[in-house]
Amino acid sequence: MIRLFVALELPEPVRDRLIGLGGGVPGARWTERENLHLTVRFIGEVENGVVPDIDAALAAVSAPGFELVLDGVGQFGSGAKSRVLWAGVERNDALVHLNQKVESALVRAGLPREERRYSPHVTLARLRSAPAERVGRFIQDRGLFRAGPIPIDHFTLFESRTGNGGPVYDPLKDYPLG
Ligand code: 2AM
Repeated sequence: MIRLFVALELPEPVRDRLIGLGGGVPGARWTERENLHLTVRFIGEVENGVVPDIDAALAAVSAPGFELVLDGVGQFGSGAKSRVLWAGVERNDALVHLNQKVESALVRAGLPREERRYSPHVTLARLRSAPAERVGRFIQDRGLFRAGPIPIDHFTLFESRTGNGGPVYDPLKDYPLG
């Protein structure tokens, strides 16, 4: 089995800025610089034999390139375990269009449909036991964060592995947009 997701890579200077946002929240586990990305579509565990079908489906996706603007920070969830601190994405119809193209290509390739609504974000940290008050202050202090416009000319199929020090995301293949 192999664990996959489709995502946009972020340029080094943007990742630097996202890393620069970090700190000040006790109990937060920050995303490693090389792991910062914007998921287009989570795939999950599939049989290795299905990967060529997924590759063919993604290679057949035709969608225009676009520009991305990161905008603000926020959090998902309120339970102690599931909380995620993220950087948001300014409303972007081309990104939603790409998500829909990838979704229908993967469903045609035989994968189950994604039932959850697409909610574009860059995960900055997993919060675990972080005190709500400190998280709230972090979000307030960085509310004006913006990065971009970031030109996006491809999307990427990633493998997610569990390393000793946390997840490792390996880019397997790029697919051009435009
Ligand atoms: P997250 O950072 O908000 O958890 C690799 O795991 C990527 O796929 C992450 O960006 C993750 O988003 C996203 N993803 C979406 N749905 C997921 C799921 N059910 N399990 C794990 N990751 C998921």
